[in-house]
Amino acid sequence: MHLGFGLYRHQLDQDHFRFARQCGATHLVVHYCDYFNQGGEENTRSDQPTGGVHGWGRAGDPNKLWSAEELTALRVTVEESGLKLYAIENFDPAHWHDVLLDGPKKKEQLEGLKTIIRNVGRANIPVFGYNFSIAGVYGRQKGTWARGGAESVGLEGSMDHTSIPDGMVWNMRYREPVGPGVIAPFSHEELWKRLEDFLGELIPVAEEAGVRLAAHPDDPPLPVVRDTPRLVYQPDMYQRLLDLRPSRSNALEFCLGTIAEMTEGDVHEAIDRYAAQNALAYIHFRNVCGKVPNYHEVFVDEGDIDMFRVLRILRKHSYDGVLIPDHTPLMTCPGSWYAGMAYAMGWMKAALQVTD
Ligand SMILES: [Mn+2]
Repeated sequence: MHLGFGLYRHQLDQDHFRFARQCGATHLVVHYCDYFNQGGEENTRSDQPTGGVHGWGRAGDPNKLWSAEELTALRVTVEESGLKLYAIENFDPAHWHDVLLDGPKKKEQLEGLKTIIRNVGRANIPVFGYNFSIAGVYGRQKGTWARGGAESVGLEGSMDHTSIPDGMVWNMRYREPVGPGVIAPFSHEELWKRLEDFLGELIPVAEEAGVRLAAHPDDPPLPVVRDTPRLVYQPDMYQRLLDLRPSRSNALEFCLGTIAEMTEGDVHEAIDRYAAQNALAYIHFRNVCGKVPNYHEVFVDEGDIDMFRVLRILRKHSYDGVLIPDHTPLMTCPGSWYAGMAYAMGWMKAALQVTD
């Protein structure tokens, strides 16, 4: 089991690599899509991406697929700083909006995604995390909900369900709207059909490339957000995803916080069940209080999840992947994000030692 650290695109520099190492990380997970590109109005670079109805930043260049050369250069730079590049987290909506929306460019974009996964394999990066979601991470509020009044995100009973405007998906804008339209309604079964198309095309390529695709659940885990269905919003739904295409390359980006927020099941039982299947590619190791629609993200050691029990379950199954903090509350000081992350990392490093 390895301690990793997640970095956003705008943090890919030597100072952040050093910070990760200083926190005890041996591995990095990199968000290569820039969520903060020409950012949405509430999406600041000093916190996890949030943003209101206008979403996060703008999607990238649809014609510029991530190349093996740039990914290799990133991996080499990361290695030169003493870390290993374990995973790329998330596609850019520019590269797969019509895969999610079943739009006219779907076929072409599936080919593009295959190219990206082949390039990730050629760059010797073993894991690619993704989140098959139309609305994406949306609708959470901010409040001083964590210990000592630390600012964090969560839900308090309700969400702004304003429909997704045309030209936006995965909470990012991929083009200007054409008219006032919104995404046409569709069913949960249709969403599963789209996932099946995606896995059917991508899993064979990922197998050949030696890459594990790893699915993140829907955050927040509600059945419907902004009039669009969600895919994995109960723990059992992960099993359906795995059973669609059994393969080492069809794996999970297991977000403890999101799973704990789900109304059914138990997060400890869920991790036991999926670890037993060797389905965990990596883990978002964070804690929460409550379940949808009433939950708060909190510090790693104050939530509903027994994090030591999670580690013992992972040890039992000889899990040898990576844990990253995902997000943490902001601490009251000039370096709020950094302090929150450093606190989580120090706690995790010690917890790994005592459960060894
Ligand atoms: Mn997560």
